[in-house]
Amino acid sequence: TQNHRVFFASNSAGGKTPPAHLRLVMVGAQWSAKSSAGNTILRKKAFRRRTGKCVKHGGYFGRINVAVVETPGWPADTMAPVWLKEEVLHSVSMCAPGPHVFLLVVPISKAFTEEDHKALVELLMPFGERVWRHCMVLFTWGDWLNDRLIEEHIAGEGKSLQWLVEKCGYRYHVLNCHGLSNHLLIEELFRKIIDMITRNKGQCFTSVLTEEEWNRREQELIDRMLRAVANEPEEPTQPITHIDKYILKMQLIKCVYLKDCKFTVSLVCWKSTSH
Ligand SMILES: Nc1nc2c(ncn2[C@@H]2O[C@H](COP(=O)(O)OP(=O)(O)OP(=O)(O)O)[C@@H](O)[C@H]2O)c(=O)[nH]1
Ligand SMILES: [Mg+2]
Repeated sequence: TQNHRVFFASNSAGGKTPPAHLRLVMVGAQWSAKSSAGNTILRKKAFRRRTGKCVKHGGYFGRINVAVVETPGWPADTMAPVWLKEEVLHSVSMCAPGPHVFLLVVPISKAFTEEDHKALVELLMPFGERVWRHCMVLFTWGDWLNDRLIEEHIAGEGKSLQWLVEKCGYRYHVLNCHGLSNHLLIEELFRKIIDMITRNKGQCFTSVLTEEEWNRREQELIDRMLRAVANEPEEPTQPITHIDKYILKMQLIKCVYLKDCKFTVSLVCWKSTSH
């Protein structure tokens, strides 16, 4: 269309070549307008009723092949259930090698509560800190802004939303899924997404642990072990996962190798109290 031609012309002029493929994952509460946003982005009625599973649809924005995955929403005022965490993890493998952007869908019509904040953090935590580089807040129900600026809405909302916007590096966009002037909003959204991908050096998010994330988890485990040894608890404070066990094994090998007897003994003590 004419709009797309203008979009590509202005992007080439700005030196940013649009990627050939774009993979987006939408995460948000139930009824936050994820499907509506997905349909607005793809400009077709692809997403329909809630399924309880991730749903993927594709389309084109000009020459860009766009894939959108909608994850199931969390119910209002509750913590994210385990099955939902697994579904969100699954969303990444549904758009291999990984999504370029996680669109965190927040409707303007409702408050973003402390519970929403906790649910979202719980869902994204398994991906590690670096996931936030790929996150953007997508405000839906844009018609509810009326004459206000989105910045006024953010300022007027509580700390949870402000925290989220800051955590996303102040990347946000407003969509009105019921409006008529959507092509401009969609074009602007793609511009922001391409800008974000450029900043991320074209890389998408992959869930393979980076060295940095591996070190962070290892350090966290060592701290937990040391605390456990210091307090000599009957039971470890948190259940030990298979990844913890693997890190522990690696740590033990490292300690023995370095002949750090004191630390090795501490670990063995901790291990013997953690069964
Ligand atoms: N006023 C207004 N209503 C909207 C907008 N976008 C979506 N809605 C309405 O919000 C409701 C929920 O939209 P959905 O897109 O189904 O939300 P969802 O997050 O996919 O919902 P679940 O998948 O069931 O969790 C529907 O009744 C939509 O018509 C918008 O921009 N403005
Ligand atoms: Mg939906």
